[in-house]
Amino acid sequence: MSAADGTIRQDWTVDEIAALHDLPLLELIGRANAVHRAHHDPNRVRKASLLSIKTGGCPENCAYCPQSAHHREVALTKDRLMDPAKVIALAETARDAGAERFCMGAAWREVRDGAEFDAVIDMVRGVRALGMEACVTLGMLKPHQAERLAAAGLTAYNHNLDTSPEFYGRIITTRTYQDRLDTLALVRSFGVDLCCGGIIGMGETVRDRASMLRVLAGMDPHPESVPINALVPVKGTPLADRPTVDPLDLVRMVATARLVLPGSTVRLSAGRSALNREAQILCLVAGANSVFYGDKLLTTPNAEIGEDADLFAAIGDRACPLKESGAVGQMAGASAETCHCPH
Ligand code: SAM
Ligand code: DTB
Ligand code: SF4
Repeated sequence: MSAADGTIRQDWTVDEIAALHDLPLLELIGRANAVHRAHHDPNRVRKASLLSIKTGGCPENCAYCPQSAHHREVALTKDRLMDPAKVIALAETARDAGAERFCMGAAWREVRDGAEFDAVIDMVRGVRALGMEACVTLGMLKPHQAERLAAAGLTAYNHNLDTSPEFYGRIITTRTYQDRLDTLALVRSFGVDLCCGGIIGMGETVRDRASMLRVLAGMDPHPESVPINALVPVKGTPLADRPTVDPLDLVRMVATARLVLPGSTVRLSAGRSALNREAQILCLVAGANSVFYGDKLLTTPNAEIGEDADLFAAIGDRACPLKESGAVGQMAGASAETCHCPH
């Protein structure tokens, strides 16, 4: 096996990545932590807040997703696109609670030109004007749409590969892996950062996990951020009965991602609310350096903000945006008195 010494490489093989994944756990975590410390501040956890700006009724058939119109048994209230002023107000609240990035998700297969896309452009501009990073996930794009998003100041576009090319057809049949890769290349061509990762716990093998990481690590440059989601099994979706992911499998996936994507922000994403504080800390030791922050993901609950305040206090999180933004005291469960970070 070649060394995973923190060199940025595009030529990883699936065998090499699978071998890293299957190292003895403590060896894997130790190596990943060394690479993590060489490339990132180990005491800093980036915080991104999520908002579903248009919920449900999506024509795609992603087996994991509660927002797919194909899964009629899911108990979900569909919502039209939100008003930009409301979105920007929620972004401001998230900023004041400590979020650095605001991620807006729409349950669309692709963007259509018109009033709704114009409104999304206004949202991006508004979020940037708050001094936050702005990310959107809107499905497939055409070149002129990517260009407009870039011109509005979009920081990053989230578009996940979700799983390996080999397993993809078991999860989604209404689009191809190549469709995803094409949109990613398009976004990148306009200078917007990529946020691109996947989900574990959908019935894929370890080799599938390694294969997805190989695709991500083959990109030049690597995606700037890589969300690692553990499946949130939602009643009414085809994956509702999947067993919950073993937290140590998530640790292994995070550590392997860190080894093959040394410079990327690895985000511990969906599924975090099922982890206790110590399992989350193990993921942070293994190389995760970002979380979704706020009580809700898109449609499902996230780790609670009060519990996160405890987590950040316990680790002495370096970037206490509460203090940086001058917003200490405005967030439930955190105040100048209860915030124990060193700043
Ligand atoms: N429609 C857009 C798209 O597919 O790119 C954006 C929204 S989609 C909800 C964003 C990502 O959320 C998916 O690619 C998937 O990785 C993740 N996701 C959705 N449902 C999930 C679930 N139940 N558990 C874990 N991750 C999930
Ligand atoms: C990502 O990788 N995970 C986030 C974000 N990117 C858009 C979404 C997770 C969604 C979990 C299921 C839900 O809340 O609907
Ligand atoms: Fe639609 Fe995205 Fe959900 Fe797939 S993951 S059904 S594209 S909202």
